[in-house]
Amino acid sequence: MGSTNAEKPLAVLEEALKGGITCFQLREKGARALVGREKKVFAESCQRLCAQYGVPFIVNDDVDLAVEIDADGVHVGQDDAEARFVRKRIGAEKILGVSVHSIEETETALATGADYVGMGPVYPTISKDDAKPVAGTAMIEKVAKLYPNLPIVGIGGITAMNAEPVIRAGASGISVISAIASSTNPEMAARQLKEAALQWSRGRSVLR
Ligand code: TZP
Ligand code: MG
Repeated sequence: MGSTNAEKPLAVLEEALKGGITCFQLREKGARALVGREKKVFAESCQRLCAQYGVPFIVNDDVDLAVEIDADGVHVGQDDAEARFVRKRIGAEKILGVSVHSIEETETALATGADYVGMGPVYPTISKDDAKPVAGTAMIEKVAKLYPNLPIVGIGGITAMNAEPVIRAGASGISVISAIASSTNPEMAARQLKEAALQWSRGRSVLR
């Protein structure tokens, strides 16, 4: 029997990179999540791989680790470290992403120096225990209209088959866990997701 994707995360990441992902976020969460030195070693392996493919490496919700290993950026949710403190800590040159669910949260994220916002869950997801209620694409549309230059990344249950409304609503990109990490062919899955995002952007700038 072959090993599962969960047993070979670096191989899955490399396949995703070959398939054309344009950004990678390390989100080490859950009961069996690595911590301490093991997490750092794993993070550095991911970082090296991303660097080989020229793809930004972002750390979710662990500013200390991001600073320690000189990651390209940090992503924080509303319950994590406050974005303005994170910006101070990582400096102006690094990428700062913030999860938002409303206009107010978007305004605050922008005022505190966010480079992009993550919005979701667009569709039902089984990948985040404490996910907020399913939001669809309505808020993405509102935020995209108000802030046409703000990169918005949709998240939550997104696949190549249901990416269209997310991009049409104004998202610049889609971010996924299962669609790639649970695929029997992560490289092809990544390629199909990218093609979907580019197809539905119709010439609008999306995250390449
Ligand atoms: N934030 C909102 S939904 C989600 C996160 C981190 C999980 C997305 O995972 P999947 O498997 O692509 O639904
Ligand atoms: Mg978080």
